Amino acid sequence: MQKSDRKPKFLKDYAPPDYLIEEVALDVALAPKAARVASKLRIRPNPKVATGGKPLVLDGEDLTLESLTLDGKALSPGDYEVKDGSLTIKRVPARPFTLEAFTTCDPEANTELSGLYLSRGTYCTQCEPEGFRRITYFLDRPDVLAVYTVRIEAERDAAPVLLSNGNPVARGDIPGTNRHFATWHDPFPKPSYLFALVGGNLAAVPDEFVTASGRKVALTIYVEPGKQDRCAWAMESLKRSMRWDEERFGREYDLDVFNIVAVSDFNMGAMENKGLNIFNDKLVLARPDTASDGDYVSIESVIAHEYFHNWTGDRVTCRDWFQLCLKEGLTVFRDQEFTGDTRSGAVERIGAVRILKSNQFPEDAGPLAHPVRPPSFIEINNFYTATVYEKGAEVCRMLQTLLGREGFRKGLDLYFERHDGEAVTVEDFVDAMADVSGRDLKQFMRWYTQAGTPELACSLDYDAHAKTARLTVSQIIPPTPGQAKKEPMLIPLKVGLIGANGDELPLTLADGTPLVDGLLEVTEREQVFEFRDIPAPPTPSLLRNFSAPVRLSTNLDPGQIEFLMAHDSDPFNRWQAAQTYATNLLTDGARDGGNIERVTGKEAARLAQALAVTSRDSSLLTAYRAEFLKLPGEADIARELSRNVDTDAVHGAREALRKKIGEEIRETLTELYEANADSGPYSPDPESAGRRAVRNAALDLLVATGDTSEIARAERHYRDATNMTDSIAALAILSHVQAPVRDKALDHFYARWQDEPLVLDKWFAVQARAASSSSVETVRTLLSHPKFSLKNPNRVRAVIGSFIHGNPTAFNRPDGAGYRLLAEQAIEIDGFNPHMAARLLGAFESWRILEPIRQARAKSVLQDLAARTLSTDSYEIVTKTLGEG
Ligand code: 0A1
Ligand code: ZN
Repeated sequence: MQKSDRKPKFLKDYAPPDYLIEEVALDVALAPKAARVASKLRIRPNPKVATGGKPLVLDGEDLTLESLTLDGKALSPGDYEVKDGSLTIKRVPARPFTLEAFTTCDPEANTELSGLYLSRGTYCTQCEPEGFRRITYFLDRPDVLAVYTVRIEAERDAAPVLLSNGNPVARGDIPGTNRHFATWHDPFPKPSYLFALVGGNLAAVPDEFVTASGRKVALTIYVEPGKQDRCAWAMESLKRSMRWDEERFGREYDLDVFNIVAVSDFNMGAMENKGLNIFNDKLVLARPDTASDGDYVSIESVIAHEYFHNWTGDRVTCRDWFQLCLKEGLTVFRDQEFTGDTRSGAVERIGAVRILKSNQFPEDAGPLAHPVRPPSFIEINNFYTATVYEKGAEVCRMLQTLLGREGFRKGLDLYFERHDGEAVTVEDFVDAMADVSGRDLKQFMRWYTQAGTPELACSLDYDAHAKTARLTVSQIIPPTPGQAKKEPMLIPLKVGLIGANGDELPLTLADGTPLVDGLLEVTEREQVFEFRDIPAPPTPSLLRNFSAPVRLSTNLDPGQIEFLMAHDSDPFNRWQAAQTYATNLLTDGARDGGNIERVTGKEAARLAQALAVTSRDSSLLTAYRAEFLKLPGEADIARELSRNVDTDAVHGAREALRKKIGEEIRETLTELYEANADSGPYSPDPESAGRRAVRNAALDLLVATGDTSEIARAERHYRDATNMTDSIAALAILSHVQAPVRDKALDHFYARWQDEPLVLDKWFAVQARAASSSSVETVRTLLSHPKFSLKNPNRVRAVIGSFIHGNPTAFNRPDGAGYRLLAEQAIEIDGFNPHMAARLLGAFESWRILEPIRQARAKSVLQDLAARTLSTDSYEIVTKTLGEG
């Protein structure tokens, strides 16, 4: 299974392909052990390259070649060479020709879940980034775009549903057999990574969408029979996404059909194959009793994300995998905007920044740091990262902030106009933005090429005599692997100045120009911005709406932060002020082994009171108020400490603050709990979900007091729950409690949901996340549970993923037991699914910020891993994490 070699590939070495493939006809006969693939490729020398007699080298992996013909003539073994990973045809004509290959592959043995594989009896494919070569020999690179016609045949009973990309053109029985076929044609040229095929016994949930120009599109979601009643939300989300992309970006859907298939075994969330999106069923299936509000939100945003790829990724695709952010960053940005427009902009922004800070900031600060557009990689599978996705989205957002919504829209229109049907680069995207705005975006390009989170230090000085306020801003971009020195970035910095009574002060620069929207552009290492006509000392609100992905430090005192918590008119910054206040207490409380007094004293009480005021304020959206009741997580605190981290001290400080807040504002929390009870049937709408969020966050803090009456309340909450949101929230809360109710609730949940894999995943996850001195042992027990399987990625994420990312005290146990557990499991998974194993091993990325004992333990486990025979995927992660790659 060892595929590519371990040598890095470099962006600077990009060369266009020697040959182009313009038409593909595939004939696939599905069978579990030997699926037969007949491919007919129309190939021509690339006119832009001096091909002159060069051999044709096709990619191919784990294929059995049965026969090969060129322009109808059979090739003999001397005419070509099959190696692990490639098929070389030594001599091909210098004009267009047709190559026909007949190969087989083994879907049942495909445990990597890349290429053609079986998921609970359903044939499905995953071709991004390099899976198509596991189906047939091909130029498996994104800059080779072809028109595909695909005929699939299979046993009628085993696979009554046969799907591929594009529009259906024919189907029928094969007389005299128990087999049937379906033919699909996709008129839009696409790279091989967007190819997909599905065959199985699936139930169809149909619907229809009429596009802005009046074209009818048949929509279908395919799921395991019996699950049809869990598709309504995904379907509504799809239709909303289609409408939104028309209204906000003028993008219409282009085929006659749009199909979504949900499968149970999938390495990632979902995949945007043209006209045939394949989804992890976790991101499709929802019913009030089986899915939580969080699941509903994820489903809506991933359905939107994959749909939006139709334009940003499919119609305009990437020239090479170094440009991955071109489609991913932009599409994440688009799905975030969709969620913000459909729900609440502020709540969406808070969620997006939480994810950015918890997933991307540590990546950017650790050994795996890479620019949004990496200059090199060993295994592209390892670059589906938070940096490419989430920081990539922030980069698009900054462009929108700089150009304005309208300017950005124009830029995107120009990008589509210029590049529809092409495979392009980040430069092409930024050029379109530069051309519509007339701006020079050269300095902005550094966001794509420089890794590391810029540190932005801001301090405001007020001159009472001159009535001016001077904002001094400096930026430092820390060194990252391979990049010691950095150039200053162009940083959009949104600011406001707030007067003593909470009023927003008009901003006028020293030269008299008014500052529109409070948007400053920081371009130098150090810069001063002066505001005039400021009558009294103001409080600055900095980096409003998180206008750039930077770490901000300010000279604000606790009183000013408290003031912003109450008065900032920027909803993001108002929430951020509360987080900053809490984070400062928590980092002080966790520093150097822990200082519990810091989080149980007067300032903690002030924080609690401020949270009570905001969470009761009925002029604010309920979902927004709920965000205030969620304290920074343990990983957030560790990240802010940034060195000598003792994860037990972090846990201790956070628990103590939760208890303090629970005790301090118990009455308010009780009131919130009671006032926000659900009445009537479940509805996933933002207001109802917001009420449940406030209620569950209040319950969590009440139980943190340790009071038995509150634990009894949680038990009632579990018992009375009429939907999964409340049920799983109560179970999670009870899972941290050392009392018999904990096991009672867990047993009850298991008895009820043991045959529902997605719900059972929640049962596994809750236990893997519960912090206790015996968590590692608990996780070991879960790993040997009869319902556990290392082969199912969702179950692996539920147990191992939840443990390594959601239980930092246990994962970082000072004796190294957590690290050893991860290493053992990853080694086993690496033997059959390297992509999955490498992703799990990413959990070691922050080992260098730990205190010396834990560091030593982590290092020794990493060294042990490095000494083993690993897949290329895991090898890259382990060696880079150790700093020896
Ligand atoms: N393009 C998909 C993500 C994805 C990437 C790789 C996969 O398999 C290895 C699967 C999906 C997206 O952004 O949604
Ligand atoms: Zn994507």
